[in-house]
Amino acid sequence: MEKTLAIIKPDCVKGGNIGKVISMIEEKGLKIVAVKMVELSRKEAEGFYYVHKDKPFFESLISFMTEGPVVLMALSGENAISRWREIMGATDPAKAEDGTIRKSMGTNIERNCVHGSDSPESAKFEVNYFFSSLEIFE
Ligand code: IDP
Ligand code: MG
Repeated sequence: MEKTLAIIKPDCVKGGNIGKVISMIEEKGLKIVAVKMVELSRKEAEGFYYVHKDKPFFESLISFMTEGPVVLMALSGENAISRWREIMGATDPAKAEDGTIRKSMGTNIERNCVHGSDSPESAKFEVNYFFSSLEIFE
């Protein structure tokens, strides 16, 4: 069993889409093994997205991710990392497949509703960044 980190981003929380996202996760057979709603500080968001610190969109991304509450989740399942990324769709909602979360609920390449880890290494870092072992129920 593999674990991955999912985030329902501030745009998606504001849009009233928490339930829709969670339904899609469960309908596709991924298990939510940890969940909490938090407002990220700038420091927390910067640390989480450190791999993007030199990108031109970094400052804007940090402002976006700290503009309101987010829902953090750890998902578990076989190939959970790639399966969750498939359910999310491409980074840019305009390029995402029909039926994906980003296609149906994302606004643009930045305000794209959800996050998912992209590799076993990042999944480990990201799940541990937000959850202690006592908060994960598998
Ligand atoms: P991912 O979320 O699909 O893995 P990444 O390339 O890791 O995409 O980028 C992290 C996040 O940064 C994206 O989900 C999106 O919110 C934002 N982002 C990525 N590329 C751009 C861009 O070109 N302009 C503005 N924001 C971007
Ligand atoms: Mg990424």
